Amino acid sequence: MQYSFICIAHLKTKVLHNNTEDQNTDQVLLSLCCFIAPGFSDSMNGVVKPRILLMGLRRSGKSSIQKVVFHKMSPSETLFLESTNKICREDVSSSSFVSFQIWDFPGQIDFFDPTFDYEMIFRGTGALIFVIDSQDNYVEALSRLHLTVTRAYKVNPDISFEVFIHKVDGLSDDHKIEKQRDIHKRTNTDLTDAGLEQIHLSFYLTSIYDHSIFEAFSKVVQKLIPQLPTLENLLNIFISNSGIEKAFLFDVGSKIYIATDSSPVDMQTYELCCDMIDVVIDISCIYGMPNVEAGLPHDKDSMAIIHLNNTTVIYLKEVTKFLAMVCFLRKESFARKGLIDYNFHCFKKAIQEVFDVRVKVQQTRKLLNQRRWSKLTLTSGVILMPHFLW
Ligand SMILES: Nc1nc2c(ncn2[C@@H]2O[C@H](COP(=O)(O)OP(=O)(O)O)[C@@H](O)[C@H]2O)c(=O)[nH]1
Ligand SMILES: [Mg+2]
Repeated sequence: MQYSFICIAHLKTKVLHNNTEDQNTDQVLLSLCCFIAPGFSDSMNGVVKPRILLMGLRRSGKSSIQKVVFHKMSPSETLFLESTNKICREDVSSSSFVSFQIWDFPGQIDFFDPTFDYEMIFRGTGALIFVIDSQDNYVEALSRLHLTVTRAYKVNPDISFEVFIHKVDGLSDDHKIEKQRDIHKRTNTDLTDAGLEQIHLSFYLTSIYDHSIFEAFSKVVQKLIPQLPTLENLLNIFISNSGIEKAFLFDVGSKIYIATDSSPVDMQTYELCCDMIDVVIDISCIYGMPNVEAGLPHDKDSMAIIHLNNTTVIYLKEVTKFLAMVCFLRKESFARKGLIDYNFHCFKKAIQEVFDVRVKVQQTRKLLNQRRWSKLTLTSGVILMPHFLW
């Protein structure tokens, strides 16, 4: 598919706002906030959000990634970021639909420092992103990666290990592939030599100067969503019954896509989705209602339609105020918009059912934990730290 944003011949963007509360949709929102896999439990409060750790050598680009993806910082502003000298934790759930914690680490973490409790940190980790500066000599980074991965794996073998070969904007396509192959080979050889060939690392070529960083982050986050196959299935059913070619579910705030149907994703389509979200947010900021809830310029009723001059239509519809569906379809199929909207309504209901189950399971677990907790404190007369299993 050859798209380019310049080729938009006819831009018909309609952003609707409605401040009336819809109980059903809010329920969906509540359940969607529990999308991400449970991390681990703390003693009293039940589930703690799963962690995504950003690690790597100094100046590899960790803080820039976090600022660009979650704070809408422009890439050039990252030039002025100060170096991080302590672990920075950030809760992503408050500002967006995706719910997890990001921990940005300072460059050099000393695993032998007694004040650094790495076992506790790795135990609650869902994904470990190791950032390598591809424009620099990466020999030291690779030995650090090996040390980090082997330590983390021993504490928690369920962590997904993600390697961002970062700052690839300065490299030619051939050079990028060559670097990825070389890094892949060296890390796997190191792991095999250590007898840990069962550790699986995923590699991504990333840069904050294009959409590659959002795409890579999307894939990392998707691995932490246990309902991903169900979501994919629902999207497959939705597109095949509506004459749609491709559909994405986006977290609007971060432009991370939570799920898509099972047809392959091409970078240009993904970039168009991101541009469309930017258009909707920008237009909403200019013309949206001033008294919007949660400080967002768009809401659950926002929608937008863009006609490209190659007979493709991009249709964006908000599922909740944080989550939007972006669909690609032919002009002929868009003639049956009524059918698409009806199917979308069914899709929304199905998602709600999936997450209602999850919320119920979580509530039952929380209740059981509370009972266990009160039993423990009653029988011993002193406060013990219960060890909950999830
Ligand atoms: N060319 C390029 N520079 C980047 C990229 N990401 C980050 N940087 C630059 O790398 C430098 C170090 O970034 P910083 O986020 O502070 O690194 P950290 O120490 O790992 O947190 C900054 O000057 C950023 O502008 C990228 O994708 N491409
Ligand atoms: Mg930093």
